Amino acid sequence: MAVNLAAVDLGASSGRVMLGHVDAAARGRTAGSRRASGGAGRLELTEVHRFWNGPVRLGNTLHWDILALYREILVGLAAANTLTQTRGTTAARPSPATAPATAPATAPASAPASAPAPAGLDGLGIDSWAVDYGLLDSQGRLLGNPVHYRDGRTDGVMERVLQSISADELYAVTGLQQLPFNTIYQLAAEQGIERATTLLMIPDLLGYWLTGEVGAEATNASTTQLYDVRARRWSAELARRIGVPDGLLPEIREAGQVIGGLLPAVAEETGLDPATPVIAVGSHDTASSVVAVPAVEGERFAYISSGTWSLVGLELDEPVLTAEAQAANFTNEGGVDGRIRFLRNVMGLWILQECLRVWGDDDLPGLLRAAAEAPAFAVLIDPDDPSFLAPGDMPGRIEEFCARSGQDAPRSRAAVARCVLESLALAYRRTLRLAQEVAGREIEVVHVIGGGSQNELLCQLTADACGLPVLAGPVEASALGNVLVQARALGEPLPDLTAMRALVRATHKLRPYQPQGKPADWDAAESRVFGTR
Ligand code: ADP
Ligand code: LRH
Repeated sequence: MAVNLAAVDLGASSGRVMLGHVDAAARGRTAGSRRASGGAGRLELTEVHRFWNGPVRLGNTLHWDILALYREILVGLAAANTLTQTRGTTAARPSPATAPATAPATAPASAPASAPAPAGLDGLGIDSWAVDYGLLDSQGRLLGNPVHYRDGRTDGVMERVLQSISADELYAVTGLQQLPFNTIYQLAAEQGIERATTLLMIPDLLGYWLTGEVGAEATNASTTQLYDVRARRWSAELARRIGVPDGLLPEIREAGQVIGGLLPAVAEETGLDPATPVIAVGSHDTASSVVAVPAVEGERFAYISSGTWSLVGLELDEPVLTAEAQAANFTNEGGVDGRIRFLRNVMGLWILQECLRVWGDDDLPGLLRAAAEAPAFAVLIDPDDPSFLAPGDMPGRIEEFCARSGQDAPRSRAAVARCVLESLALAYRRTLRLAQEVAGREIEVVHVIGGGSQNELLCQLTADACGLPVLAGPVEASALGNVLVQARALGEPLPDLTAMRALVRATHKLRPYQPQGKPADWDAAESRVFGTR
């Protein structure tokens, strides 16, 4: 059997609809010298639609343009469906493990009455960035445009909330990294929450608009700081204490569950069969990307999910809720199949994205070539300094950081880029060392996945800084993780993460980097930025 699936993957810098073709049992090639278990199968991804995403300032508030995203998703789904029909690879719709909760019985108005249409998509799934949400009223109407996590409404809110709920208690229940934009702090800053009856995280909101079904997918719920990481359910106690109205948080659903069929209007607009199941995937993009880490069985790996953010950490079976983990500000986010994503948010390529935006320059490859030639270790910043969080004049903020830390500011764009990339590599090194210490795990290889895995200079600097081999790719890890979870739900023989990862490894070309240079240079750089810990 083979399945054709649409992955809707919304990153903070772009959204895309990808068409995935999965045939886990097909005979295929194996990649590289280390034969992946299983070693065969097909996993192909075609980008059918990509669109801009980012903050939109309205008055004093930064929003997401949620309706534009919804419209682009419909355009992408229609294109993915048409492409599937043109290729004509699907003979019959496979039946999902669980029947759709509500499969609308009506056919789309545009469907021909006589000859059956060529088979289209077998399913679709949505993942996006974490922590943000939409609020619905009792009629299911959206109350206001969702606010962007980089908005300033949460300034000082964390400190206020921590006066009534201690940081220790929050960590013991949720195991989450303290970030000022966690959902709990956004809700504490929310005006008029009493008018809301349902909170939906972004992928759940979009899923609701497609199916009419409400729910909260677990991996994304785990990023809210309102989710009990051990009990794997909402913490009613925390919700009550920050004034969340009863019933606001919908029932948890797990990745792999079928959410529902398409609403008639959606089927009509996209040309999809209304019975096409919308399947819950690891709806937090980072959870989906970690599914697609191309690790071989038994490998002691770390990952860096590298995009707007760099999510740097380990995959564990159980959360680590020790005082050391809390002091190191590690998060225990929920992964697919009950895994724990033990990681830290590092500010990531956002800093460079903002520099390019401010300079009005879109030649990233040219900038990276110039950065590779720029002098090493000239200027270093702490990328996690709070001054880099909000959109704005990033080159100016780097200059200010330099002034505060007694360094000369970088004098060229190439020098700025070199500074950002070396500083990120340094932050990765520090984070992975702490992760090993705190979780009591050793790392033998670092997998870099996501858009940033194409940045050869950053990958090499990461290998050098960490003193570990780096394996870069796949670029579209979130979309791959998204389609793999859907494929399993539809009966593809992908019993566990090991099998999914073997399929990624067997079907994607990865780029290896070995550590080079002098480790002492990185020791010196680390003490320049972080002191001698
Ligand atoms: P997100 O999902 O957060 O929107 P992506 O995973 O799409 O992020 O990664 C976006 C980042 O990938 C960009 O900020 C850029 O730094 C990097 N990137 C994209 N294309 C290239 C390229 N050709 N070479 C190097 N880096 C790239
Ligand atoms: C990456 C990401 C990350 C979250 C942040 C808000 O896209 O989902 O895992 O912390 O966005």
